[in-house]
Amino acid sequence: MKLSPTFVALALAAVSFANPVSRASSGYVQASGQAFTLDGAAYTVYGENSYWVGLSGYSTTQMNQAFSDIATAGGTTVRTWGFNDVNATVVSNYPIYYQYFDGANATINTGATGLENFDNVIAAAKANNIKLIVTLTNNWSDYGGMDMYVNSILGYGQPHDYFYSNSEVITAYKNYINAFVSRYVDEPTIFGWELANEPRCTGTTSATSGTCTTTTITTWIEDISSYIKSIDSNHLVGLGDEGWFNWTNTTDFAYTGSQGIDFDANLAVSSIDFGTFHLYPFTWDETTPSADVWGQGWIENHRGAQATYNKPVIMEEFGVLADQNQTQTYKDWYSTAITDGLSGVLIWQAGSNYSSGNTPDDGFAASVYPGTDLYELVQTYAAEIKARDGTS
Ligand SMILES: *[C@@H]1O[C@H](CO)[C@@H](O)[C@H](O)[C@H]1NC(C)=O
Ligand SMILES: *[C@@H]1O[C@H](CO)[C@@H](O)[C@H](O)[C@H]1NC(C)=O
Ligand SMILES: *[C@@H]1O[C@H](CO)[C@@H](O)[C@H](O)[C@H]1NC(C)=O
Ligand SMILES: *[C@@H]1O[C@H](CO)[C@@H](O)[C@H](O)[C@H]1NC(C)=O
Ligand SMILES: *[C@@H]1O[C@H](CO)[C@@H](O)[C@H](O)[C@H]1NC(C)=O
Ligand SMILES: *[C@@H]1O[C@H](CO)[C@@H](O)[C@H](O)[C@H]1NC(C)=O
Ligand SMILES: CC(=O)N[C@H]1CO[C@H](CO)[C@@H](O)[C@@H]1O
Repeated sequence: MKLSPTFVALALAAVSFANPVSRASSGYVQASGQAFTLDGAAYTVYGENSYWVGLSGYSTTQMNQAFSDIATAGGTTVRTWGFNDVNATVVSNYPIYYQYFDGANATINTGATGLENFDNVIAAAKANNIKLIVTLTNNWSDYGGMDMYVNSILGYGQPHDYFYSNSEVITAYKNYINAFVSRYVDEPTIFGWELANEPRCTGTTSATSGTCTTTTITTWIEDISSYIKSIDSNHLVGLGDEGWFNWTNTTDFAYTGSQGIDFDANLAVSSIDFGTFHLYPFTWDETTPSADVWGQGWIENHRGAQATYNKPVIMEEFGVLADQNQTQTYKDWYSTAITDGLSGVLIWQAGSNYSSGNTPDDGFAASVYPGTDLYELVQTYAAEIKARDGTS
């Protein structure tokens, strides 16, 4: 269906004036203090990222295999992309896309190459007893994301951070959220929504206004997260960020708010239900005294914020390469997270061996392909965290 601006305005008005519908809370994961629960029992958040499962044109059989491989490794929860924003130039590069920009005019693709395909992702996850964390846009230019909104609506080369402050761009993003989230309000396979993958003041290009601070993004988080809550009271909402702190007692890059993220301020936002952080010490040049040890401190400090704000926090992406002491580092990070009581852990990234070839590996970390030592390691810590939570 093609949405005219008038139709969208009327639809949004209808949403905001409707009485909130009272919904049964059964079947939806909830946050309770620092833990997650499902129907009154503990729910363990453990699993993998699979950005590719819905975006590669895979068959429903292949999607089912992807989730089955994750479930066999002990996964309960998978993080995936709920976006691919295209325009006339790039649309032919993708078998699946959810939003099409014709200049500033954005149309949601609800057909077989669009949201009907995401319906299939949900069905495959459900068949394997997996819940989905769905991220709704990207800081980076992969699959469109923030720069596709800014460039299409405001013109090419405009600052990346106008995504957080320009009212036309914010309205366009809310229109997308409304179409996507409304479709799945009553779907218990959705664990929760994330506002963006790795939001920062800067994106893939260097275009920036120079005025973006942590306050810019925290204000945007308040607006967008409460907007999601206004259309969907069933599901949790998180940010999807790398977890940068804005502390004053250290000069370590990850703790100085320099990317526009203040983990403490963002976790304090009332419409944010859980915190998220990532861990890539080599990409971030954080290798003192070693990537492994620096990462343990990163985990412990987020665990500290989890206690301070009494909300669950998930390490939802992490990775080092096979030749970077991977096995020891992963053992140390999983152990630290589980022993210290971090609420949840998801590795980057899932992998499956299809007869047509292996699933994508973007080179940020080794994929967790079945039949590998890494797959067994993921399985081992699944048992540990479930024993910790009493959910085995
Ligand atoms: C579509 O987006 C790409 C990537 O940002 C850009 O290079 C291209 O100029 C855009 N095309 C149109 C028609 O806007
Ligand atoms: C937006 O695009 C849709 C679908 O192509 C079209 O029907 C509509 O007329 C366009 N609206 C404007 C304002 O250009
Ligand atoms: C970090 O927080 C302080 C307020 O405590 C604020 O003044 C400063 O702008 C923030 N840093 C950045 C880079 O946004
Ligand atoms: C630095 O500041 C943060 C935030 O206030 C605090 O949690 C942490 O304990 C402090 N670290 C040191 C070494 O004082
Ligand atoms: C791996 O660990 C060893 C021993 O701690 C260390 O000397 C080496 O630098 C590490 N390698 C990498 C790539 O971090
Ligand atoms: C899947 O692919 C990986 C990477 O090539 C390989 O190491 C592994 O043995 C494969 N697993 C199976 C079950 O074929
Ligand atoms: C700065 C940075 O890390 N950018 C990367 C973000 O992730 C995408 C992959 O999804 C990379 O292509 C970017 O280089």
